[in-house]
Amino acid sequence: MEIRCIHTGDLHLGMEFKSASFDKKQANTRRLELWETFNRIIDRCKEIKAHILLIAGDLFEDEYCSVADVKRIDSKFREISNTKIVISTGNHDTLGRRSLYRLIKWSDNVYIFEPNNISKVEFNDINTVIWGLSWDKKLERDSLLDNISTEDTSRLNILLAHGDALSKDSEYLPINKNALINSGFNYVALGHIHKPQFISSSICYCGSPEPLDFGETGSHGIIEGTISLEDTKMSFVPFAKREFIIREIPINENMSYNEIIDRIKSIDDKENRAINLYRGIIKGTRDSQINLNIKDIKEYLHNEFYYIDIIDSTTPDYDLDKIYNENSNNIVGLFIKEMEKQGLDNEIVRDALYYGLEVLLSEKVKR
Ligand SMILES: [Mn+2]
Repeated sequence: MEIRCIHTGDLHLGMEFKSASFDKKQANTRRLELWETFNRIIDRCKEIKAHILLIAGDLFEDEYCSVADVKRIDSKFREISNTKIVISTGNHDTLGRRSLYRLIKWSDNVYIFEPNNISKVEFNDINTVIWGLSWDKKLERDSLLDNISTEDTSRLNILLAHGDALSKDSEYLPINKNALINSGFNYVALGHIHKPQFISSSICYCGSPEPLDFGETGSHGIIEGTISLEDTKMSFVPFAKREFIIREIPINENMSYNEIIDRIKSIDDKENRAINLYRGIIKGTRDSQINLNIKDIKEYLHNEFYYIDIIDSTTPDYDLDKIYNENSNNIVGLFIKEMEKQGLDNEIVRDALYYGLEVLLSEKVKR
């Protein structure tokens, strides 16, 4: 028997994007896009007639969700009654006594693991045993999965969990990678790390299907494929509506203001700029007489990008010798000498010098 399977998790439905640099409208649009992508995942299960949908925790944000939201999730699950939906909850959708999970009657095709101890659910019609556990707290320092191994190897064994297999002293259910590799599971579906990645050909983090901030660059999606006793063929499928993209924008002191603006526009083609979320970091030396007002630039590029965030990391092209000679007997000259003493090879000292000079010289002009 070969089963068709979709593995997802870390959807964070309900997230409000308050901390991101989005404005109110964009934050709300992004919140709704998470729901949209959840719906598309359910549609994908229909399309490929998935036998199982594995959800590896952080399906929703319990802080921002209501019973209505959980009802809404359940109603989508009811649309795929032929797919078995198995959930191990995570640290954002914990399964404590007062959890939202416990407030509704879930569709018959939904199975949710209880917290703290590993248990298993057996599906005889597809010769499959799924093992897992949920969270009921926000931190979990115990390595609850370390001694786990399969029992009956004539059946498909799948492990589903939310935890950290990448850092040893994690406070988010530390998982010993090597123990897992030798544990005999046909597939291990993990959640918690938002960057999709395979730890081995049959152990995988699905990642967040819709990336949540600039810490989650690169392609995001779901894990899809087939699992049989002979072979596991699960692979990453891009599924995100938008990507977070960070680009460095190199400039030099010979560039005019408009050339810099054009350079920012050129970080991607028009089609991509209309979809993705960009952060441009302007780097290099700029003509000290050019003023890069980030707010104005963002406003100006408003129609060129769906979203752009700009960081100015440039340094002005001050002629230090000339400025010193003109100011050797005042605070500007004194400041340059003092910073030179601290060593201009040090990037922090150099930046401090430039920032200081910018302020001091502009004060001088005012006077
Ligand atoms: Mn998460």
